[in-house]
Amino acid sequence: MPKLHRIIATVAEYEAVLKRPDVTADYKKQLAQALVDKRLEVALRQVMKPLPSGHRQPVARPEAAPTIVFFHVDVGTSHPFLRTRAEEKIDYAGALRASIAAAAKSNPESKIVVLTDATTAIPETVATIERLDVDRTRPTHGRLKGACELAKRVETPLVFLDTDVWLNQDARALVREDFDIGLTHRAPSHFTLMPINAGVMVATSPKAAEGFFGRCLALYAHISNLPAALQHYSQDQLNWYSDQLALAAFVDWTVPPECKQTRVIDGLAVRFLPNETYNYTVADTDTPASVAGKWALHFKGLRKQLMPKFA
Ligand SMILES: [Mn+2]
Repeated sequence: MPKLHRIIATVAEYEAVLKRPDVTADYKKQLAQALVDKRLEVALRQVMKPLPSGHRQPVARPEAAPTIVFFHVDVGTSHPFLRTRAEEKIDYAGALRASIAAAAKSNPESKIVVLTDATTAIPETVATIERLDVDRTRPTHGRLKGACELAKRVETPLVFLDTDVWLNQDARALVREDFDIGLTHRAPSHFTLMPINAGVMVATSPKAAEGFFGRCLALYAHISNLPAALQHYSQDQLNWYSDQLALAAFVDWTVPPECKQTRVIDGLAVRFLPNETYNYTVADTDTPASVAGKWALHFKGLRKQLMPKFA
């Protein structure tokens, strides 16, 4: 059975494929979930006007090594998104420590910053800790807000990473390339609703970062109050996913191969970076040799337990 998600364009087409007798039960299940996402995407697209493309606004491009930024707040193991017992056993502070060590090793000239709230305990590392007024029940809102605030205070390019992402290459080469914002997009057959993963985001200048995250915060506020989103998600889910919905709205749910590798959105040249290289989800079967060419490794969910194998 071919992977149809991405070539199915409309809700009616999904419904038609679901009725086909040759579609396996397993694939039907996948399609049914994709259809639920598609319905929300359609609803969101109706109310979210695409951002203007227009001309790229030239901004000063600093030469300095990028500042590498992690965001971490303690949401507690009772959080619905850490619901499985196995996930409760994950050592999040340990993962953060390992991710900082990886970034420090590959980017020795970069300053590393951990953004957090007033009270979260952050392990002692080479990173500078910046405490902000953010709401830990809305971690992904805090991340956008923190990114926006930090961008106003630095004079370097910025690389924003999840606490379970290992940056394995010198980031200076990428931030010298000709774009403003770099976003990592998923393989075409998955997650049409959230085509951008927030685990790796790049800004080649602080000015671009400020504009971009400011816009994402506005989109976040808008989306998290939309009836279509509130019907589809629980409040906890929205608190967790609204940033990726905001990123999706920012790019108008359109990523390569449906658009060029770099596209001007809201005056910013946005480079789409394939997850496969720039935000690679580590697999059980991977080895240090098999991931040697990856720009960054993402140890999503329980994959954090694989970290020691790659240290
Ligand atoms: Mn992650």
